[in-house]
Amino acid sequence: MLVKLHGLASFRLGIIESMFSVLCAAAAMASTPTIQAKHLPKDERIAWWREARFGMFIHWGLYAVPAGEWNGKPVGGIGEWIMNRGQIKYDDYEKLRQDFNPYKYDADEWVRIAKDAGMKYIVITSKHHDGFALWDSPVSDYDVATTKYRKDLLKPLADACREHGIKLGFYHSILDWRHNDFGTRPPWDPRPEQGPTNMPRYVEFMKAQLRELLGGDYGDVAMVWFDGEWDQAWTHEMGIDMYDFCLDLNPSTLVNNRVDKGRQGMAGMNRDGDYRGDYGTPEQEIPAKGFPAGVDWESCMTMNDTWGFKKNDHNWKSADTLIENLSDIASKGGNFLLNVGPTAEGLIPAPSVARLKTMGDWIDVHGAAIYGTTATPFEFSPFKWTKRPGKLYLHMHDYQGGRVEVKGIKSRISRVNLMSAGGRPLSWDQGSDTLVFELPEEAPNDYVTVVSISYKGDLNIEEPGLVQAADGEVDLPAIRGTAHGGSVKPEHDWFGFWTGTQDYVSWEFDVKAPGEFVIEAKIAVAPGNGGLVEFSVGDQSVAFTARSTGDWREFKKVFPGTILVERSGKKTLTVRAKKIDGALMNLRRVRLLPKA
Ligand code: H79
Repeated sequence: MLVKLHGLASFRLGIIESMFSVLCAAAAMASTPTIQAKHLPKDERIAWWREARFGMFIHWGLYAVPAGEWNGKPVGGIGEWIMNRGQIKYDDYEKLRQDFNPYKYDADEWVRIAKDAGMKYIVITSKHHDGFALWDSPVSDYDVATTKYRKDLLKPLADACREHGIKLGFYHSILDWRHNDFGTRPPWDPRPEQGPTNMPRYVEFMKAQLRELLGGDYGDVAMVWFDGEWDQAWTHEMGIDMYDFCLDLNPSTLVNNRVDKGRQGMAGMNRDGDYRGDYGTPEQEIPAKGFPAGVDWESCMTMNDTWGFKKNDHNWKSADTLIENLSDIASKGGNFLLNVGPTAEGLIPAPSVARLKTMGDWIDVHGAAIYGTTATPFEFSPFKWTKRPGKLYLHMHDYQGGRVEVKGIKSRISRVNLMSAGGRPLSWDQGSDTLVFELPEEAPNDYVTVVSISYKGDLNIEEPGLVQAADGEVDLPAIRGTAHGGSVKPEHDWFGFWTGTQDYVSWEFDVKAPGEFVIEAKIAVAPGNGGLVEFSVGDQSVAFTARSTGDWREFKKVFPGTILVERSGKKTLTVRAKKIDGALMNLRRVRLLPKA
């Protein structure tokens, strides 16, 4: 291994960086521009990314050769982690280079596949945790130049991306299971004979490689997507320094939040505090709700259960699910980075190509409801929505023909059209509070159906409060209630984490037909938990004991009792903890059913 240290250059940068790092106290993922005179403001750097919405992740490396098997036996877990999961020593793993020969690799074809799918950017693993580099790296001999194939894999991709107008970024692992200097050694291969680790020297090595990647040969690198930052060898200070270093190399690049130590688990967003990174990175999940406007995030996800190719992973998500994910993520204001794991021959697996083709066909028709849109303006709508000035897009995930009612649009509507079926206009009517339109009985297209609603002037949404239905029933779902106290809070569509005896939840609603009501609640309680609960409206209350339903996700209807609501008008229902064993309950909804 060659380690060329760029001593002088980094010394000079070191002084400038330490001057600036004092100034750079800015919320990394909010839209507030960072106070970094020498770098382009984040809003400028990230503008294209906020429009793009959809990108391709490519996990490719030596792990594509074993493809999930070692010595003829399957190794569990994600394919690119085989070195770890299979406890494979470097001396054995590195021999995979002899068999790494992606002679079918056609970068132009890959970029076409991404582009035809409607993707606007590509992020490829320049180096994953195994330490192997996909380009001919002058500071390392653990790279593609030492494989059977020998040729740089990133350059043709960079060229094809430039030709097709697709942005290219690099996934670059901080964690390195192979480098002798990395601050922690793989426990299955501690290599004491190599002497002590040397993290400062490893950081110099990382910087040297990043200089090669961002320094010119690969054009204007769109982002550096760090990962493996959780390792204890990586510190917050190193994160700050690395973020600044990348922007020094390319003032217009983006850097994800995994450069720093702020990420909270797979949910991917930063905890409170001053952490570097231009966007959050939920992994294999879509946040239940979005985030406030100005928070940038990107959900990365696999199509089967692995990132790096595994020959026996056939657990593919359907095209339907993938299109719904894209629509769901857009409706919450995020980007979708969807993974492919090419084979060691250099092919994107056929099931991936087929799904991407289907997504592309859908996006050809529905792109305006995705690209450059912002998150739903509704809090309680049963539909997914995106918007842009003058347009609201209603995304229907479970198609139901016939009459559709949308409550709360105050802006004056001018047109209602399907996006599919040639943009067929729908018959519609707008009342003071409700828009009604008529959908064809048969779904007009496969997968998500989108209705485009045009309005005049500014967008004005006022979602109606909770009111008693015509049949007298009052429906109070958790998503429309408020949590009070310290512990209890919303989780998916219920209240959970309810451990504080002072804690309660409440709903405000309007009653037109007073009387006696049967209380119905939907709760889930795991064995060994539960407690005493009080339901009240005004000065009337009912006591109830919450007992195990079998599991925290096993929701059951319970009927705590009846309650009298004497007068019409604004009411508040509270559900209060009185006594708790462990945690009280998950509460999904309360209904008041008029007593016959
Ligand atoms: O490159 C792909 C995976 O190989 C890599 N990230 C995607 C994009 C990945 N590495 N690890 N994992 C996925 C799962 C690791 C999770 C954990 Fe953790 C790391 C558990 C504890 C440390 C992340 C950080 C969750 C909690 C802290």
